[in-house]
Parts: sequence; structure tokens; C-alpha cells
Amino acid sequence: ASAQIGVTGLAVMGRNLARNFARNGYTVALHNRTAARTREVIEQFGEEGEFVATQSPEEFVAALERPRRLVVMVQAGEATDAVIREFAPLLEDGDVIIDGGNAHFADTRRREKELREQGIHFVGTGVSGGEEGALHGPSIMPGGSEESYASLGPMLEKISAKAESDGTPCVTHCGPDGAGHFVKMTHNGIEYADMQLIAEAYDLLRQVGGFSPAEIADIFRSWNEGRLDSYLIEITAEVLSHTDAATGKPFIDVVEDQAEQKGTGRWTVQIALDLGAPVSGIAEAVFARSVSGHADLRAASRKLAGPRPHALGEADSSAFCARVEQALYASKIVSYTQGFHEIAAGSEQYGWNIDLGKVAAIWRGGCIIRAAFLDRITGAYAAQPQLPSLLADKRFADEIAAAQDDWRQVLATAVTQGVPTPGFSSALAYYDSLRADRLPAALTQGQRDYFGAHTYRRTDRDGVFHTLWGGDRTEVER
Ligand code: NBP
Repeated sequence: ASAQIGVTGLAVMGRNLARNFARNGYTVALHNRTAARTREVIEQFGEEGEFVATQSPEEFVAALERPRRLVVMVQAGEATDAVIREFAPLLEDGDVIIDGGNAHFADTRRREKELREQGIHFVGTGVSGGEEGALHGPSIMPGGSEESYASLGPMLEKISAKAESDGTPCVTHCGPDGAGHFVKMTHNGIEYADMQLIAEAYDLLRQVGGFSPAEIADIFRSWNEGRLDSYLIEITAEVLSHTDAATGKPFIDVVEDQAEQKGTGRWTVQIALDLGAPVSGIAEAVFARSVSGHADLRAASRKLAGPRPHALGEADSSAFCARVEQALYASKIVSYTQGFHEIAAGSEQYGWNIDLGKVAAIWRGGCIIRAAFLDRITGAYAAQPQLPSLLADKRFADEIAAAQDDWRQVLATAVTQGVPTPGFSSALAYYDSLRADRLPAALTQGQRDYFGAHTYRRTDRDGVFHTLWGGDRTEVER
């Protein structure tokens, strides 16, 4: 046995992670269900480091130093269970299986428990950054036992991305069992919200601002020099400035406007509903993709009454552009506030004790939502580890205060002109709901008590009350 780590599942993610380990000086055992893929990796990349190619699970396990560390990088779901069933009987006490796929955290909790009973550590690990990240340094979100992290952590720290501002490795032990995959799921939910907000900014600049895709690319490039500096803004500019070779048109105009999804955004919303965490921005982002995909419904609705957006005059459009930047930034603060709320709620529900500041810190590099903004969130949690909400941080609150007039104006324009802005709008609604002195929830409680005797609490004294709506309307205490 000579390999410090092994990777089974050598499609794009697995092979690139294996190469990353090898490039960092580790000897890496390789395995794949279809052996041809293993040979291919050796042929193409064998020179990059020390690999041990293996043909069977037995050979793979035998190639690993103890405690064995096996990274499973196969399709999430049934394939992961199949691989675990195949390998677990070959392992011994203290060995570690690392699932780097996009597993649902509930599956990870189940697998961790089953394997723990067999003396095997199971580390459900979020890996973000796509294939490039896997090769050059992803953001890594491992869960599992403390003991497994002690053996695995230093290796993950070596292959991970490093935060640009201070060189910290973008990996942290998120917490027990499903914590890592939960953090990764929420990362993806926030990614959905970020993408939706950027899409709305683009749409407004195009339809109301009257800018061309190339001009909007330049606007995003300039935003990328400021507080919105992020990977997603950077690639947005690249996509918008690209010209379709076949037609000579802007690439954005030849792509069908129906967004697809693989499911992690949807999970984030489903779980948030169970936890009672209001992630309205992420939900709107998931629904916006879903609305876009309903081609028939959209075709049947195209003639519905309403304004058609028209471009502002040139002088107005540059002021509008600055306002859209404010709206985008304020909405972004809200969507991160909501995402971190969900992580806190999950951590509380499952007893994970997740350090939100560390989560923000490991998203600063390697992953899709990496951004200068995450340095700010890291700083906010460093200053106040028990921060109840990002909006409770003075700097964020001040920034929203400064942005809100523009944010409201942008929305007023969007509504008047008939441009859909579910992300911007829901972010502002959330913000105003939190600020409100009184919410109409009091009426909701009254209605619930009326039709279902669901009871209510009073503002002026403790206790649970019900009004005899069908009788003389006296109040009784329950
Ligand atoms: P895929 O998700 O396309 O999975 C392909 C791999 O799974 C191949 O190695 C395949 O083996 C193996 N596999 C399957 Br399918 N069924 C199997 C079974 N029953 N037993 C053993 N092996 C089986 O690969 P990927 O895109 O590299 O992603 C790997 C994991 O990483 C996924 O969970 C994905 O969600 C996650 N992820 C992907 C990205 C990304 O950007 N692509 C980012 C972050 C995380 P074969 O060669 O024999 O068919």
C-alpha cells in the first residue's frame, strides 16, 4: 500500500480532484467502474504526479495506506449507495470514505450513521468550483467526525483554493454528519439567487436602460472593479460580450431563454420550508427558472395586457445604471442574509454547531459565489460571532440605508414598465417586512382563530386566547 488517498469515479470532477492531489505531492490510487476511464486518466495525465491505477475495488483498497481515505466522486443518489455497498465490506475500523458528490444532506446523515456502526468514518463533502475548481483548488465543505477531519483536513487544505485577501485555505470542518452537504446545498441556493439578481440587472439595463449587450458587459466590468467584484459578475461580462459565430449576433440573443436546473436550489427551498427559514430570494430564483421553462404557458400569455418596456433617454440611462447597481447590491445583501439564516436554522435543528463566519471565509475562493463581498461577511462575523442576521451588521445596514432610495426607484420603474424583477422585489419585501412596526400577521391570526379556533396571543398580556366568533364574541383563555 503506497497511496495516501484514492479516488473512485473518474469523470470530470473525480479525475480533476485526483490530479489536484497528485500535483500537490500525494500518491493517488485511481479507480473507476469502467476501467477504460482509469487508463485514459493515466495516459493523459500520468506524468503530472504519482498515480496507482487499479482495476478492481479489492486492488484499489489494497493500494491505500491505513487509515484508508477513499474519495467517491460518482453520480449523486443511487450510484453513491452502490459504490458504498461495494467498498464498505472491504474496509476496516478507522478508514474514511469521502463523498464529494452533490448528495442530499439527509442521504449523507443516513450513510454516515450506517457506516459509523461499521467503524467507518463517512465524510459528506461539498465541493464547489466545477471542473476547473476541482483541478486548481475548489472550496471544500466537509462534514463528518472530528477524528476524520484530523486525518483528512491537512490534505484538503493543501488542494483547496486559498482566499485571495489572506491566503487562508477555503476548507473548514463544517460539523458532524450532513453539515458539509447542507452548507454546499445552501451555497448553491445562494448561487441561484445571485444569478437571478444579476439576470434582472441585465434585463433592466437592456430594456429600460437601452444598453446593448456589449455595453452592459462593460457596465458589469466596471461593477466588477467595485463592491460587486465577484466571479459571477466577471463571467456575466464574458457571456454578454460574446458574439455568436454562426449569426454574428450577440450570443445572449441566440440562446433560448429557458433556464434549467439540477436540483440543489430546489432542495435549498424545500428544506427552508421545513425549517421555517424565509429564503424568499432563493425561492424566487428557483421559480424564475421554472417560469422561464414553461414555454407553452408563456406563449399562451404573451398577449396579456400590460406595458411594454421602453428605453429611457441617454441622460437618464446612466443615472438608471447607477441605481441598478445599488438595487443589485442591496438585494445581494438580503439574499446572503437569508442563506445564512437557513444554515443557522439547519445547524440548530441538527445540532451541527456550524460556524457561519468560517463558512463565509471558505466561500471567498474556489467556489462559484466567490466574491470580495464574502470578505465583508467574514469580517462581520469576526467582529460579532453571534450576529443574529447579516442585516444586524452596522456596515451592511448602513449600505442598505444608502442604497434603498435607488432600490425602490428601480423597482418602481420596473413595475411601471412591466419588467419582471422577482429577486429585487422579494428582497425589498423581506427587508420592509423585517423593518415593519406591525405586520398584517395580526389579521392572519384573527382569521385563523375565526375559522379554525387556532387561537392567538395578545400584545398586552401573556396567554393563549380564542374569541367565540360564532357566539357572543367574548374572549376565552385557552
Ligand atoms: P457524473 O455525475 O457524471 O458521474 C459519472 C461517474 O459516476 C462515472 O465515474 C461513472 O462511472 C460513475 N458511476 C455511475 Br454514473 N453509476 C455508478 C455505479 N452504479 N457504480 C459506480 N460508479 C458509477 O460525474 P461528475 O460530473 O464528475 O460529478 C461527480 C459528482 O460530483 C456528482 O455527484 C456531481 O453532482 C458532483 N459535482 C459535480 C460538479 C460539476 O461541476 N460537474 C461540481 C460539484 C460537484 P462509469 O465511468 O463507469 O460510468
